[in-house]
Amino acid sequence: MKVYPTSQIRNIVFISHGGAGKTSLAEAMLYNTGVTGRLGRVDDGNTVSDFLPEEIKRKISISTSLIPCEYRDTKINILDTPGFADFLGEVRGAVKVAENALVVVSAVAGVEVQTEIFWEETQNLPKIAFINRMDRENANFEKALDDMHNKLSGTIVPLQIPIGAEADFKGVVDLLKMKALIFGSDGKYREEEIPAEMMGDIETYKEQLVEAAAEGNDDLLSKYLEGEELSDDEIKAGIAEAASKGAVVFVFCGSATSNIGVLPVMDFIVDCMASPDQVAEGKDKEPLAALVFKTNADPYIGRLNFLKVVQSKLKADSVVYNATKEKEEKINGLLVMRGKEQQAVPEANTGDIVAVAKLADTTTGDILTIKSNPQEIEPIEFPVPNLGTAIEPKAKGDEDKLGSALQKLMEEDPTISLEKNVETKQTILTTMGESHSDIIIERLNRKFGVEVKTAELKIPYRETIRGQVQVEGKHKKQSGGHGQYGHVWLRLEPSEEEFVFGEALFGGSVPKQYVPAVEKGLREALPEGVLAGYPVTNLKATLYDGSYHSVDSSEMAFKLAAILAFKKGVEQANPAILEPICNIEVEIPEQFMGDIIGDLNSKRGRVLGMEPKGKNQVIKAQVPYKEVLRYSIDLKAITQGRGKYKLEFDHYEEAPPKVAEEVIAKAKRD
Ligand SMILES: Nc1nc2c(ncn2[C@@H]2O[C@H](COP(=O)(O)OP(=O)(O)OP(=O)(O)O)[C@@H](O)[C@H]2O)c(=O)[nH]1
Ligand SMILES: [Mg+2]
Repeated sequence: MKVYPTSQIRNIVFISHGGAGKTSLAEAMLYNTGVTGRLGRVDDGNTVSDFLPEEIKRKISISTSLIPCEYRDTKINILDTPGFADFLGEVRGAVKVAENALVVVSAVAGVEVQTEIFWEETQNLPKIAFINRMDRENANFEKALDDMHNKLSGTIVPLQIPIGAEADFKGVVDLLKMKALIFGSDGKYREEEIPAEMMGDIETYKEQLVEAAAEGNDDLLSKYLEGEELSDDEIKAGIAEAASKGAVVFVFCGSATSNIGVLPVMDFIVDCMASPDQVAEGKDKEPLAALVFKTNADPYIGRLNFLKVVQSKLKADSVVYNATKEKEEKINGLLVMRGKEQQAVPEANTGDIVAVAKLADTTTGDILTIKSNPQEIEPIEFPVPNLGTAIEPKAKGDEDKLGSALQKLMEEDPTISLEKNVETKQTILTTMGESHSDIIIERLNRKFGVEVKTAELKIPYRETIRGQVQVEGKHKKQSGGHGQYGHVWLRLEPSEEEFVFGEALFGGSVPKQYVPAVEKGLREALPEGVLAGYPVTNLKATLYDGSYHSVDSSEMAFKLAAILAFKKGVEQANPAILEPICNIEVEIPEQFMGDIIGDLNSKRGRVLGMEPKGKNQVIKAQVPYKEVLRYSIDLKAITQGRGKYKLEFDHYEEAPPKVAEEVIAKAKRD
């Protein structure tokens, strides 16, 4: 593939709800440019874009694929993203490096929820829309268009409208050319006269189009408003300007899998969508600035970084400076990637998207620049995952292997995190959702040969006492010569502090030298409570009496006496189970307020307040951790994925009897 100048590059991210047809549309474009000899199909698992085994198995996209097409001397860098909410991170990375977006809408299902969400994500990008699946049963262009007007922001105006639908779908009317485009099975079309019975509708659509074209620039607009007729060339120029500025979203339609209506979209991308130099401030500017937006970790090939040259150009065989990691990196080769295929290129111009293999320290989000004048690029904001799953290797001894495999996977996916909980001893993998977890676990096995089993998250309960007791502990042993003797009286009582030790001895009943041993014994006993074996907290112990033996007493004997007193005392002091309580902040569109508050109440939550944030509402509440372990799933279900939340441990509280009983019963069972 040749090196394209900036003006001949179009970066376009495909977004939509899962299954609308992004990957199929990308495949049709590859076929139309002769890259593939036949049209690949998602259902047959032979598309260029969905090449990962996890994608082929599920027939969905999981990872963003870079699909460059060369068309009319222009390089169209398609970024085919996943439509499923769990993979929002992949979408964010791709949106960051694209100047344009193409939104696929199903003519059958209309605007689905992820499409609405991604539409908001791409608010700043010029967009076009493709109403797809026109060949399917129940396809309805007008309904889908209405749905877009109702659910999506901005000025949305059709440029093409379908001729027929479902099995009779043949082609489209192009409102600019004022011709019917009838498609053959090769994706090409011939122009015909518009069927007479469509002319009524066409007039109305055409008027809307001319009005939209006038939005392109002020001259056209004033001309239009003064009632003057715009020439075809003026309309065309107005459309291009309105589209590349993002003032109007023009709508196309067709069928990706039948390759109908695809070629005109490609022409529009070349003629009317923004090239990087129309948008980027980086045009003609030095020095190098490039953003890594995606990383693939392969156990054999090594690391592959995808990056966009934001400023200046990037050359193969050069040394760059990773400003994020503060390390120099040697670029050995630049690769143009297409799905899993790669081709070497000598350089990449401003705006182009390429890949680099085998960099030592570079990962997603890093900025490559030069050391003497490092540049800054606004970072990609990846979503924060919050579904935790406890994992461990199936085979004992695979712990290290699992650890290093996860480290590699975290390099390629910034939306997973890993934590070892010191209290529960569990390794917790946090992901964007259940499917995401499943895929990570599958990938650990496929790429790194580590089989993993999952477990429920353990909750770090605590134990405490509610009453005050005075308790005796005596450790006395007479075994032959030297005996052991330690004897203490302790007062145990609740405390605000985690643990307080005090001493109120009088008269030398326990010699001073043994007091530290008593405290040590108590500290050793604290981690294992008497009810269910959880750490004991919020307790004050005061050593106020005891006795000793001039020969047999020792530090060890007093330590053991203290432990005995502690166990007995805690049991007598009305012990209780404490459960962790979290602060939760749930951000949702207004219409879900009632449902969310109802759900939080049913989870024993206490709503503390709410406040507006943009179009959304933020509900602040406190809720037991136990009830929100899998809140991300509940929230997704209630809001169809339109909500997000933050969770943070706040404090411990006495668990209600039912919960305490469960915890104690479970501890006895295990
Ligand atoms: N009949 C018909 N089926 C289509 C059309 N476009 C896509 N499909 C089918 O719809 C399903 C989903 O298509 P994809 O191209 O994988 O959709 P996607 O938007 O990439 O989906 P995700 O990757 O999951 O977000 C596949 O079974 C396709 O064969 C179309 O125009 N007509
Ligand atoms: Mg796809």
